[in-house]
Amino acid sequence: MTSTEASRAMDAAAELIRTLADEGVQHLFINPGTDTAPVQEALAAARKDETPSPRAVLCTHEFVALSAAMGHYFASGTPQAVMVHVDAGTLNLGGALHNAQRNRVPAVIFAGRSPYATSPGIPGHRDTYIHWQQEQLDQQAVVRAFGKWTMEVPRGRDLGLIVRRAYQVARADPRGLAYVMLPREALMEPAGGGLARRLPPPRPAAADPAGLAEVARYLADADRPVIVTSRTGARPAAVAPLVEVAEMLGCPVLDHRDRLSFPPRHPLCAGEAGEVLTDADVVLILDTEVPWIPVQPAPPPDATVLQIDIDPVKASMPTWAYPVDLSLTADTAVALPMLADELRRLITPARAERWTARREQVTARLADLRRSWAALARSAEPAAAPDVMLHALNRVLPPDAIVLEEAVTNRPAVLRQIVREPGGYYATGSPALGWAVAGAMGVKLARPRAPVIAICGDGAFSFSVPTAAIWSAQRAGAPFVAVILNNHAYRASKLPVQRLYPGGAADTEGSFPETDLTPAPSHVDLARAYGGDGRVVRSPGELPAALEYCLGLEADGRCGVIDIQLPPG
Ligand SMILES: Cc1ncc(C[n+]2csc(CCOP(=O)(O)OP(=O)(O)O)c2C)c(N)n1
Ligand SMILES: [Mg+2]
Repeated sequence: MTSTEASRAMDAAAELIRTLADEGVQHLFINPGTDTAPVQEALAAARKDETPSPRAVLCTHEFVALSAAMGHYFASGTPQAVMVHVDAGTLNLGGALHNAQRNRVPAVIFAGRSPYATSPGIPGHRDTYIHWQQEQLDQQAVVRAFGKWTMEVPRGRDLGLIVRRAYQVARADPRGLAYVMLPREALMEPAGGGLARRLPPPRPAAADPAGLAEVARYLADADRPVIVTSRTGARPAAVAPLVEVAEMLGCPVLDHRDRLSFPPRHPLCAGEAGEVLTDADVVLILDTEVPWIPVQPAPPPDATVLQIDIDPVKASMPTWAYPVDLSLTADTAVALPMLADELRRLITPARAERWTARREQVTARLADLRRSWAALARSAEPAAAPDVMLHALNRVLPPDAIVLEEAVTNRPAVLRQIVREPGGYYATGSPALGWAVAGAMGVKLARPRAPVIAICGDGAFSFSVPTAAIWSAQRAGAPFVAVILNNHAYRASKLPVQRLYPGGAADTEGSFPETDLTPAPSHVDLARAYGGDGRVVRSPGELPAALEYCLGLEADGRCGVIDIQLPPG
């Protein structure tokens, strides 16, 4: 058969597989149903014929599938594909839709749709009672609030173009989810005849030059500038120019660290210490969804607030109303080197002297802060136990380990004690909880040689559907280590009761309804039941051996759980 004949003979499902491969999609995170038969057949044919196809990864829960696609994108920068079963599988994506939306993850989700036809003459027609039950008036509505774009493939011949378009829309800034519904008959119809043309997304946006020059002037003449970031490290290459800008100006950098955006032990890194904002006269916000919380340390009302962000207005957050004076739409990986150039042009002897003097002052102020973090790591106070444990963990983490973080109320301790390089740390900042453990497989698939460590609360661990996360990861040869900061509680759900009702019934009785997670489950036994194993850790001295054991499991293709016992939350 000639290649033209082969492509003419291709059905739409085969074209889907070929198109995904051609888009550079490496993994199809899939949970199959009656609707996916043509895709399963196409995958089998591609394996048999050794034609290009993404690797299918079975995920036994859809939350895990989308979380893994998200983790993969964080680590690889390339959009992946997810395939779920009709309305039911779409609903099971659950909170992962929210996490992917808030992190602008350009994945494409494919979902079956009940067949339309009942006639036996039409391939793929309805043949089970469930095909009536699973038909919804508006299946796409489930994802519409969270995705950028939804579409149904009406006929096989249209599939190629629609898939190309889905990836183009998903990858265009600001990025996001696309959702494509695939009726079974359409998948079994002939394809369009040859792969549809690629539709490349636009190149990253550069900042308006006049606006950038203005930002540079504000910063150059500021007395107490502060930079706030959270996701600049999503493009690790953007970190070096950010460091350069901060060093030139002698300016503290607050890193909320959804990705690691500023080296945590750099003398100008303020971690999450919002106090540096309270006397700022110029604040530059970079790639940050929540730069500060108004009732906590915040800039004075007369501070000049500047912003560079790929999505500065954040229309999907209805009341995002930070007092920004000058805002630029740009990819900071493009804009920051240009900002550094602008600042260099503005150097005068007087400015250089001021910037240098400030660098020394700020460095001294932040050194005190860092000493307080180190003191916490040595403290015997029960409240410091998370810092002590995390400090001990940080000492034994392999240099190339990648951390996924979902530590909830222990997040500040993670930020103080866990030190990674750009590209070695991911959080979502948007916890529909469960992402870290569910997403770890995706990171491991993207970076197979790096140990992958998910640090999470005991509540977050349960939300991850750990049975599916562990089993699916091991089956895919992408194991990880979960480190559970186990305070036997939903502490985050207890603290607001205490804060909002001091002296109230819950507070005086010391009883916070439905926040304690006792009797405690055995997380290690759970991992064991699914082929993994682990260790319970009660003191920091036990951590090195526990980590070594779990990294050994990981090297053997098994997941490890380290269940760190903390004082009750
Ligand atoms: C899917 C989902 N359900 C519920 C919540 C509400 N919630 C926020 S934090 C939290 C408790 C988390 O407990 P844990 O992971 O143990 O962390 P801790 O609060 O103890 O530090 C809950 C239930 C959520 N964020 N996401
Ligand atoms: Mg907890």
